[in-house]
Amino acid sequence: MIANMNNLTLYSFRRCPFAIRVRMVLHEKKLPFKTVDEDLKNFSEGLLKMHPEAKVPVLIHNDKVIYESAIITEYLEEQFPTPSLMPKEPKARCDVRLWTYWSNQIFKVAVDQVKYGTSRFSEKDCEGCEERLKLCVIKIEDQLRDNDWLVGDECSLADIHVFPFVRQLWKVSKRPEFLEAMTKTKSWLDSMLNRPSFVKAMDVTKK
Ligand SMILES: N[C@@H](CCC(=O)N[C@@H](CS)C(=O)NCC(=O)O)C(=O)O
Repeated sequence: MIANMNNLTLYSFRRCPFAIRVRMVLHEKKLPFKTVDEDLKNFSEGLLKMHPEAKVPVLIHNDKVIYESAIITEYLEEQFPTPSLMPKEPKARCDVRLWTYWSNQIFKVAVDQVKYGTSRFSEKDCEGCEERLKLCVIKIEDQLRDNDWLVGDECSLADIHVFPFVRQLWKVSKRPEFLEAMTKTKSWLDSMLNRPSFVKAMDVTKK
């Protein structure tokens, strides 16, 4: 019997936007993997040993431990380049990384401030957060005005990295009214929600 050279195990949490990124990439690349579902309030000993900040996702590929969702997804892209989720051209690759950086540092924070308000953030941090969030969605809307995807002609890591936060935003209980006008973003969101990789990524026991 030929040994399985690609033993992949993902420490995950179903609703975690960062873990969703990684599960989508694994499914886009049709890579079989084992999932360890973590309890965010009571991480397993295994996870605590592997992640210095105790967070999901963590991926183990054979004997390599990798954490930080965007590092995991780029690792998967390099190890398993087909189908490709990164453009070839350096400027476009740079754009993918800039969307990733922006979604981690700016967009996610704006979504969380509107979603959780003063239950998680100070009054000062929350001041003007809806306006900041609106500017973020306008950035996405502008990009999608003449393009189907955030970078290039195909779905890339940029879309997969940004999408889980857009999904969260559309699920916010008091959804900001300005979203009604963001029709391009909504169509893109719908196409991401219908992507087989996302459907499969969520097709695990609901928690
Ligand atoms: N920057 C990390 C963020 C991961 C993250 O914040 N995961 C959350 C769940 S969505 C977590 O594990 N939180 C546990 C904690 O902070 O105690 C990544 O991209 O992987």
